[in-house]
Formats: sequence, structure tokens, C-alpha cells
Amino acid sequence: MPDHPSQLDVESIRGDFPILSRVINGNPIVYLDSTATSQKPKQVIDTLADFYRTSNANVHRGIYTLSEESTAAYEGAREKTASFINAASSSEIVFTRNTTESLNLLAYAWGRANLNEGDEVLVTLMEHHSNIVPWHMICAERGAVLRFIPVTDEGFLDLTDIDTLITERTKGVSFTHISNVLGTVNPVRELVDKAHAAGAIAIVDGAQGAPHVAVDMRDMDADFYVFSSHKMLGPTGVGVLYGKRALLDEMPPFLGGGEMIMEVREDGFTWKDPPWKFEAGTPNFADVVAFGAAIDYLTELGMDRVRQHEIEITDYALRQMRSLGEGVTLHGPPNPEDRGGVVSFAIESIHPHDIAQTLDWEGVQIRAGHHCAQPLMRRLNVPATARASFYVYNTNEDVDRLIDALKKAGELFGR
Ligand code: C6P
Repeated sequence: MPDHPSQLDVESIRGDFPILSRVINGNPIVYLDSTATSQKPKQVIDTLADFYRTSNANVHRGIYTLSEESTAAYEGAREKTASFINAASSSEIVFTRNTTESLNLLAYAWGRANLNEGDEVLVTLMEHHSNIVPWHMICAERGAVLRFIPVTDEGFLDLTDIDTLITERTKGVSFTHISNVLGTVNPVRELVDKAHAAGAIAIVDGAQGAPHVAVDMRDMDADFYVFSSHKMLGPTGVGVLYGKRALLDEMPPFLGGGEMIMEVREDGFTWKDPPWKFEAGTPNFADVVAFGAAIDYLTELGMDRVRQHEIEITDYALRQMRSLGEGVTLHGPPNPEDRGGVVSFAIESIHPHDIAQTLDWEGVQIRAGHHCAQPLMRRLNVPATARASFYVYNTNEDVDRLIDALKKAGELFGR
């Protein structure tokens, strides 16, 4: 039991995650890669299996019982998603495959309609490739220019020149809520307000935001906010695109096909209202329904408690890593309150891939690589980092196992 009602009951949470009883290379698993994808509680796994066992039928297409049940469950998950992020209406929630697809949808549907020669899109140097590459592609197509907000040595966005970076040429500002490498929690509302003051739209990549902190769309005022189910205890193959209704109304559809139309004629077609106009073809309804169970699970835990737990475990991890002494570099802001539950690091004379591999021998699962953030790697002047990340099921004992395994790796590599 937790010491205080404001704390997560992590022991009981761990009991919900079957994968945490696995043994890897002779050691109980320590899963420290939730930034890449989270593990799934039995409530989500069971919802998915039960859906296929009892309610499976295509949505929006049938007037028979099973299809009506399936449609109600799918649209019910949309309602849950809307209330989880305090959207004004469930019509502002479009289901996609993942964050990447949500950002591509925006780049193409919004970008083609709104970007012209000489216009600018502003992103940051700490973006994941999925918030850079689609903008490169659409800017090249439209003759627009992609610009970058720099990053300070401490791992914050460098907003010194922000008023010269955001100008009347800026049509969109797209930035991550929380960095998947540095953990930095960005000043979302400040950037949203600056974008709006210049007449630009604000797009927030919430892939590492929505799973870890309470988000409120009406408070944040972003025009679009995107995230992935699989990083927040839900199944793979479900992404969310939140958009303000007026913008979703204005924006043309991205993919065309079944179920997004009102009428198709030989000389053209008309489309449905949002969100359905952006959901062409059979959606991933079974996984969306299970995503609804993930939202229920997180809601039950309480996002404020989730955030507090991550601050505490990150604080512990940063202190333990610092105690390893010289030769250990920790990337990102020093204060855990300024960051999410992700710690990227380097150990002098051991390649990050070697760190990850030797940790695996101890059952400790971390990611090493460029984390799909090559411009940031160049800024940090490293080819890659080792990265440990934490979620609701991680404990200080997991951090201890990480530290022990790092000490062993150090000995192995003669440090
Ligand atoms: N980052 C990581 O290990 P998808 O793959 O579409 O669900 O999410 C893409 C994405 C977008 N933005 C941010 C900030 C992200 O962290 C990610 C995914 C994983 O860091 C996989 S590369």
C-alpha cells in the first residue's frame, strides 16, 4: 500500500501487468523503455480479447445488433478520449494509426490548404522525426520554409529569439509537449499564445505528454494535439488527432474512401462532418475499444498521481546516476520537476549500444540509439544516447537494478 493517498499503489499496479512476471536472461525483467511503448494491463488485454470474442463487427455499416454494439463501443471510446483531454466535443477526436499518422494528416490536409511560397513552419530542434519529416515534405511541395527553435545546453527550448523566429510569415508552430530524449517539459501555453499572436496555428506533439501528465485542451488552447495509444497502456495501431472543431471543419479530408463520404457521384463527392471525414476505410475499432479501457485505467489511477510518481522516480534515478561519478553524462534539465520520466545518458568510453546490450544480460530493458531525433543528437554532439524511461509500474528497485547493471557494464568495459 502507498504511504499516502496521493501516491500510486505501484505493487498493486504491477500485478495488473502480466509481462512484468517474465524472466529475461535468467533475471526478472526490469522494463525501462515505456517512452518507446508502454506495457499493457490485463484490463486492456482482456477488453481486446473480449471484444473479439463477443462483439466483433464492422462499425458504422450495419443495422444489426453486433454492428450496433461495436459502433457504440467505438464511439464510446471517442467520448472517453475527449473527456480524458477535456476536449469541447468528441467530434474533435479523430482516430488515426499513431502520432506519426496524425502529424502527416495535418501536414498534408492542413499544409496543402494553407501553406504557400515563402510561408514558414516553425518546429524545434528537439522534435521526433515524425514532427520534422512531414513538414520537410510538405514545405518542399508548397515552397514553404521549415525553421527550428534552438535548444539550450541544459536541454530547454531557447526562446531568446522567439519573436524573430515567429513572424507574419509563420503559418504553423509545431512542437513537442515533452521531449522523448531530454524529458524536457516545454512551456506549451506560452508557445501556443505566441503562435496565435502571430496569426499562426499551434500543433502540439503529445506523444510523451498525454500518457504522463494531465492535459486539458480547453486550457492549453492548442489548435491540434496528437498522441498514440500504445504509449499510454493501450494497444498499438491507434493514434489520436485532437483538433479544434472549426479547424477540422475547414480542413479538407486527407484520405478518401469508404465511410468518410456523404455522397459519391461520377463527377465528384461530398464528405461527412468531422471526425468521420478524416477516418476513411475500416478503422482499427477493436484496438480503439481497448484504448478506451486504457483511458479508464489511467483515469482511475489519476493523472496527477501518475505525474507525481514519475517526478519521484526520475528524481531518484537522477540522484543514483549522479552517484556513479565521473564519466557519466546526463542529458536534459537537472530538475525532475522540469522533465518527464525519461533519462538519456552517456558513459565515457562505452557505446550506448554496448550499454543496452550488457544491461539486457541483467534483464534490464533500455533503449539506445538516436531515438528518431537526429537533429537533437547533432545538437548534443553525440551519435546516440542510452535511455531509461519510467511509467506507472516502475519502482525505485527498478532504478537500483539499472544502477547495479550499469556498474557491471562499467567493470566489463574496464572503467
Ligand atoms: N517515440 C521513442 O522511443 P508513433 O511511433 O507514431 O507512435 O510516435 C512517434 C513519436 C512522436 N513524437 C514523440 C515525441 C515520440 O516520442 C514518438 C515516438 C518513440 O522515443 C519511438 S521512436
